[in-house]
Amino acid sequence: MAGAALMLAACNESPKNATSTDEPEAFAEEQNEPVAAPAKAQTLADINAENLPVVKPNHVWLMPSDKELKEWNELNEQAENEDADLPENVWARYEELGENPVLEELYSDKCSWYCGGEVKKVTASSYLKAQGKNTYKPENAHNFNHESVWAEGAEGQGIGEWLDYEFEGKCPRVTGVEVITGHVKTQSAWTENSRPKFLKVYYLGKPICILALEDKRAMQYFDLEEFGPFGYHDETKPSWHLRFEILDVYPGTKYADTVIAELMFDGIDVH
Ligand SMILES: [Ca+2]
Repeated sequence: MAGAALMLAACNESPKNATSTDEPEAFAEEQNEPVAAPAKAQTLADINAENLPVVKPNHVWLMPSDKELKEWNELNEQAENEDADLPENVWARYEELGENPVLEELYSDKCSWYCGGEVKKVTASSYLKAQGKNTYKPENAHNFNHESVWAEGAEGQGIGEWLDYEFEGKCPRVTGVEVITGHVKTQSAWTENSRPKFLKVYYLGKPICILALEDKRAMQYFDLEEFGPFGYHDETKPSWHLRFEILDVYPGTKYADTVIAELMFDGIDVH
């Protein structure tokens, strides 16, 4: 039954198949920066002097429970073993858990923007230094692995810190983003670390809009305007960038560090 993978493969060459090998074994319960005195609460007007459009999520899909995640991770590991000969009821349970939209988006081979789309490079204004095996590099926010995260490395909650995604000119256009904020691997890690509340989106260096994130351990989908040149497969088009700047956060109960587990893309031109 090893061939009965979780999802029917549609586009095998999807870059989504390239899952990270940089999986942390334990979470950064001992992260660096303890919470300081609460900062003065900011209103949206305070941080949106340019009067940019404020975009709310179109969909919010909650993460599975810690118990379900643990079970799914164990089954996923078994399923990835080519010699696995799992009983039918185990496969059925694996598929059932994988029907959670978050797991499906992250780990299935279903058709998506990534069948043709690709991020060339992810950079950040800062990131937290590694602690043991756990890294907090910007590429962790785009490795289709909810357990590895980007954490900003600036003082305080990282207001003004950013993640930047570079796309080649031949890349299909982007029309949406999927964001998982916080240390979602466990409920406690998620609560203890800060999560972005507002992210300012820049296209080619120009501010476009503000994403208003809900404070949920979830994947949030935002429908956006079209970004990128209309040049799918066109090698002559210049590369382009989308940047996401932290404007405000939901403070963690224990640590100031602000965390994004994944920020992925949706779009057009591909199929
Ligand atoms: Ca990740």
